[in-house]
Amino acid sequence: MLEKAVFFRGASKADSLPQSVVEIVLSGRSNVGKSSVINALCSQKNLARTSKTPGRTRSINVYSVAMRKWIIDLPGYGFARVSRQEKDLWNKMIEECIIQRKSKKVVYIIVDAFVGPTELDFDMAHWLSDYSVPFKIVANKCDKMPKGITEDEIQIKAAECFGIDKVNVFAVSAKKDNGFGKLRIDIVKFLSCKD
Ligand SMILES: Nc1nc2c(ncn2[C@@H]2O[C@H](COP(=O)(O)OP(=O)(O)O)[C@@H](O)[C@H]2O)c(=O)[nH]1
Ligand SMILES: [Mg+2]
Repeated sequence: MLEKAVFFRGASKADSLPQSVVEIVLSGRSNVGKSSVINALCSQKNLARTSKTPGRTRSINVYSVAMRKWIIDLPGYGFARVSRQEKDLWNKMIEECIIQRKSKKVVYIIVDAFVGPTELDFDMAHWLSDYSVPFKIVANKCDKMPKGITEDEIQIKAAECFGIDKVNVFAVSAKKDNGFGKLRIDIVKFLSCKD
């Protein structure tokens, strides 16, 4: 299913987006590998544009997996060189995208497995909880972890940090294309749900 994903549209304002039936939203710090994760998930090299320079994606990018079933790539947060005004715009965009649009959704917060979750990742998780939006964690860049650290250990640690169940943490490496099996199953299951 995910390999059929196509770029649908980019939007600088969430209120210009039509409604989907169901969507998964990817969020995370700039440069954490959101675009790379989308490409790995969908087994396509160039579906989402990746960049070595943080702060590149300023718009919401929508990928369509099936009729009105979407993957949404949010602009990354925590990019230092942005003005207060840009941060406010980002907050407004995220609120409009996640809270005001009523589509059934789950947010995957992508964190850097090696760096660990940051304050901004916890802020995001708290904010989503406050609005009762379900979220899960994807720990990317697991290839940077020291040898001997297991997937299970990464999951347990992140689950503890965020106060969620370990089954809702996925350890992956977009670079090495590792760990995507379970994540794909989870996403396809969600996108396939009726009601
Ligand atoms: N080591 C490693 N680097 C990665 C991984 N995923 C992405 N990157 C690198 O991280 C940088 C940012 O990736 P990108 O997907 O553009 O991040 P985005 O800003 O979150 O969309 C690029 O240089 C990628 O090559 C990974 O799993 N492991
Ligand atoms: Mg990106």
